[in-house]
Amino acid sequence: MKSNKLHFATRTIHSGYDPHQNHGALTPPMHTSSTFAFNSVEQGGAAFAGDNDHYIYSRLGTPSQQQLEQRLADLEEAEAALVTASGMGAITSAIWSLVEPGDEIIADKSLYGCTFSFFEHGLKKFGVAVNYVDLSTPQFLSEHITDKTKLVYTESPSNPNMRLVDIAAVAKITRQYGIKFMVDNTFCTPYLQNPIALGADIVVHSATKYLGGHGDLIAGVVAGSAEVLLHIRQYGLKDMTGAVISGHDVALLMRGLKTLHVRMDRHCENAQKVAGYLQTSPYVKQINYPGLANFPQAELAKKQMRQPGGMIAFELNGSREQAADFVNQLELILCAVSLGDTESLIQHPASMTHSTYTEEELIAHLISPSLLRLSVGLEHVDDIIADLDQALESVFNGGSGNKGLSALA
Ligand code: 4LM
Repeated sequence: MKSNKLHFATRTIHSGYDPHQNHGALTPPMHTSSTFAFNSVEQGGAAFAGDNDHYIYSRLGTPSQQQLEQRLADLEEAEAALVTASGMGAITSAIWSLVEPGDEIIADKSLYGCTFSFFEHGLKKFGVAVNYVDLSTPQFLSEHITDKTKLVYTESPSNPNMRLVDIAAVAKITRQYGIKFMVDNTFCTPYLQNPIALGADIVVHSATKYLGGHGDLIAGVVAGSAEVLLHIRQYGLKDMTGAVISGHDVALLMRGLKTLHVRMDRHCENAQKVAGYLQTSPYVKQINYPGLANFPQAELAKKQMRQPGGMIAFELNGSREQAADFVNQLELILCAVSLGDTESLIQHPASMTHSTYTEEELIAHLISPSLLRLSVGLEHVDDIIADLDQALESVFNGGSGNKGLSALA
């Protein structure tokens, strides 16, 4: 049976792994060996020359890593994929492989804090210029492209403010100019959005988030054409970053992926209800959630995302101190960075994930300093809403909200 004829839910569970090739083991074996023995110098030499497919050393891949990569490539509708030790390992391994001093990158204005920091403190130091452009209006992209532009880079939705970029529209322009287009698909996962099918060349992920899904691993993914992925594996990962995933994390990520579709459905369902609740609150000034009818890019969300996702960005009708007080009053929802876990997590980007931006840079990059970011978890949605409600009432109304959550203590 051809894998791409199967539904997504089936592919998250079966793609890339056949128990009958593995002693019938339902769960893929975990390979933790750092090196692989050759039966002769000739066999080893041929492996290094690429003339056979013998495994060599785990910095270059292992059998279980390869199974995971096949599954991820299939889910992302890519020819090939590579898993790495972290999302930053994926982004840096891919970009270091593709650029040279003198090149230019065009990046969307709003990016995860460490991606921005890599661009500012890594790439720029080595002579690669980064031009931040508002890619939510792709019709102006051409004006910024020069003969030095090598890559266009975006997240969609962006971290933390949930701005969307029309992936198909940007891809149409980058194709015309022969420039590579890389999309960080962390917030959506391939269950909600396939950037390569929309025309992008390369997809990156923090697999630490929804792909793993349980807050127990750090990992990343790069997906794209076999040719580009071979180059990234052989140079970016092997020699430049060495950001190699451990065998234990390969096994955890493989397990997490098996429930991706089920978890994402519930994350989206819960987030839609939580966004609906926040919208009715007099204490909430603004909500950015792609599933709300008044979301400025609601049409684009419907066009390129299968569901609106589990992330909500919002601002309170109050001071920054009141926003901090609100987070501190939450009893069930944890104040933590990261996202896509079973637990609901909230954080203040300006002082946490995006503290790599100065206050001026936050404004220039369209990130409000008083924004809060909520990763809606898989708890019962009524409990999540009750927690938000009691914390809002506590801050703005002297604490007359739902106190039933004290049963958690
Ligand atoms: C966070 N994010 O936002 P690793 N790309 C995106 C991300 O959100 C992240 C990474 C890459 C958060 C981490 C603390 C869109 C991370 C980097 O953390 O290196 O796996 O991924 O809370």
